[in-house]
Amino acid sequence: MVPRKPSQDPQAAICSPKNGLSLTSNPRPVVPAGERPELRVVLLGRSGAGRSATGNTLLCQELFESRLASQPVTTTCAKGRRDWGEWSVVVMDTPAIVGGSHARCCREIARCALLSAPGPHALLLVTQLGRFTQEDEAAVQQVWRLFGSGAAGRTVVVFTRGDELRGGSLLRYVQDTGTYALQKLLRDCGQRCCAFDNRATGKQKEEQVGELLAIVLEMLGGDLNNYYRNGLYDRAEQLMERPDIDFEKKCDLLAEDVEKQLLCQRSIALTINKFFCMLVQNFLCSVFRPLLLVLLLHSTEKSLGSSPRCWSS
Ligand SMILES: Nc1nc2c(ncn2[C@@H]2O[C@H](COP(=O)(O)OP(=O)(O)OP(=O)(O)O)[C@@H](O)[C@H]2O)c(=O)[nH]1
Ligand SMILES: [Mg+2]
Repeated sequence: MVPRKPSQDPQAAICSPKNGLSLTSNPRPVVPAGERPELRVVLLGRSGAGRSATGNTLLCQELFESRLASQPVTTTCAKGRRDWGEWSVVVMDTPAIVGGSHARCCREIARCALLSAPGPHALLLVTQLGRFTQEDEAAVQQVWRLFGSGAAGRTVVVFTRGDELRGGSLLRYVQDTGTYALQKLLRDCGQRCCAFDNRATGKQKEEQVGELLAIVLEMLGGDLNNYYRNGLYDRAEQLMERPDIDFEKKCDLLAEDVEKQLLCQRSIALTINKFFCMLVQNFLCSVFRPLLLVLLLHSTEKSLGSSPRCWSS
């Protein structure tokens, strides 16, 4: 597939309701003169879904370790790059962001943000065709928590083991057999998805890469200055501009921010939870208290009314 040229009107692209970012999101161009513009994608998802294999297909080389294992194979973020059309495609492989230790997760998210600064163009949520498990659901929730509410507008769902579709329509398959959670995910992501057969070779392999990158470019309106950013990426970019701090130290510093963000979100969620519990409690009290009083009065009246009859007999 021939990659499409970026749009001539970057502002129009940024204004597009599809990408959901404001006009002021990325005010400055990011391509140094003479260099190919970068197209940065981050692979996310549960362990074993096929993130590393998808990364290797995208890069057209076996850069990331990918194998069947009972334990997660990828334990730290890694980055690869290839030229594709007029762009330099940067692929970030990540360890699973659910299931491991909290501190390690924060550190890897920090590393991922630093390696994909000033911001990724697309988040690729990798899941296995026909197996959207609770672990996948937890991974999706964690991605939204970490990357923020605008992240769904920058996500493409990649289904691995695409060979098992046997030529059928992916969307049809998902609509007919997908769980409610998977269908909701696709709705949230504007139905952006594609199937990947990571065992494919030659022309077929390159065709699916072309298909995925075309979806990404369409999502961006062809404008590579329209990458995703949030508070985490702002801080990552600031740190990357500090040559006096070594990379591992930057990871430590940013990991502290990630931890604070998660803690803050947890305490907000707890407060909202408490508030709703209180509302429900008050509502139940206001409904049931008068009802209880009426019942009590009614039974008192009944017992008073029946007593004389009892005596007269
Ligand atoms: N048949 C088939 N197997 C696949 C495909 N994609 C991935 N796999 C296999 O799925 C297994 C897990 O793939 P990985 O790429 O290691 O998965 P991961 O998400 O990176 O997993 P961890 O790094 O361990 O968390 C490997 O045995 C892959 O060969 C695919 O499209 N088709
Ligand atoms: Mg892996």
